Amino acid sequence: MQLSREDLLKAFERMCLIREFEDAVHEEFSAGNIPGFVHLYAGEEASGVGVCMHLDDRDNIASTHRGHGHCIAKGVDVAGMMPEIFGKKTGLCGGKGGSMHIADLGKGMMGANGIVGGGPPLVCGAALTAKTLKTGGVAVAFVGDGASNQGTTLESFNLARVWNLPVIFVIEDNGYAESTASSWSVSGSQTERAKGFGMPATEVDGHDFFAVWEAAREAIERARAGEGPSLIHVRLKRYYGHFEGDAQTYKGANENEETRANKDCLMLFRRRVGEAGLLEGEELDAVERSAKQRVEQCLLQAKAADMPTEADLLTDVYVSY
Ligand SMILES: Cc1ncc(C[n+]2csc(CCOP(=O)(O)OP(=O)(O)O)c2C)c(N)n1
Repeated sequence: MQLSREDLLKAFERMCLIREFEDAVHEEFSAGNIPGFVHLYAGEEASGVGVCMHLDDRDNIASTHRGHGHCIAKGVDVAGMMPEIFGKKTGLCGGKGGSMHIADLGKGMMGANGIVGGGPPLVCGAALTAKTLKTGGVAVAFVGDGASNQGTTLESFNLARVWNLPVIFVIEDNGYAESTASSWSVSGSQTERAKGFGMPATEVDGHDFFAVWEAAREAIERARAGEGPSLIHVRLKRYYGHFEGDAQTYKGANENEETRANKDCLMLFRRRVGEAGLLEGEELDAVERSAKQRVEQCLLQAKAADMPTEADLLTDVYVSY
């Protein structure tokens, strides 16, 4: 399978939308306009988009506390996400969840998750449903390097393997779990660990959209063909702190600047499609501009939206199913 011109434009558009969204949230949080806590995904765009380009509405993903990028990559509308982060009534979850609980089940986005390692068991459930009902769907768990050491994640590897579930575990190793370096907490590659569970696994450069896309294609095809779970170890860097406000004293001098200058996923994407003569620079500029405008528009709407009222407090507390 090849990426068409439309696919390339869509991938770039989603990556730009994530970058613009995260940069805007960074600014707004610094200005004190956003309540609560936010963790940003800027720098990691090629991972979420490289994987989600293969997914459709039959497929489910579970995210992490760093969830905005996964939502956008899966097609969740930024017009509902921004007010959610601002705690407004028009947000996707009525402003009651905020950054770490954005969910859109209609899009197969099972939720960002404040519980580190909370996503893998959820996707095992979604994958079991897909397998039982024969929907052809797969389920993807995005997992941080820190979360990869949680019992919930390791038990999910076990379960997915034993039940031969259509699951893909995408370990996004951005170098740190809060301030603990993954080179210290995860010895070697996650591919070695996957071997212990009898799962096929591969390691990719997470700044390279095409490398992620290709690894995800193989793993997702395998899952759809009934050949069980796989693991992808994605190595990348995040541009902002663990959370907004983090002084990042644990990072090397100029680490962020060097990554931005040499490994930025948008820059690498532009270079690759330019060299191959697949897309023109002006086309990509236009995509970037329109992503910026879209985010600006959402920001204005989110700021102008109402807060939930007292009467909203007791709605959505119980769900019938
Ligand atoms: C069960 C649980 N333990 C601890 C925490 C506190 N905590 C929040 S984020 C985080 C680090 C997660 O690191 P990683 O999984 O590598 O994701 P990253 O932040 O690097 O994207 C920790 C320990 C939590 N939210 N949930």
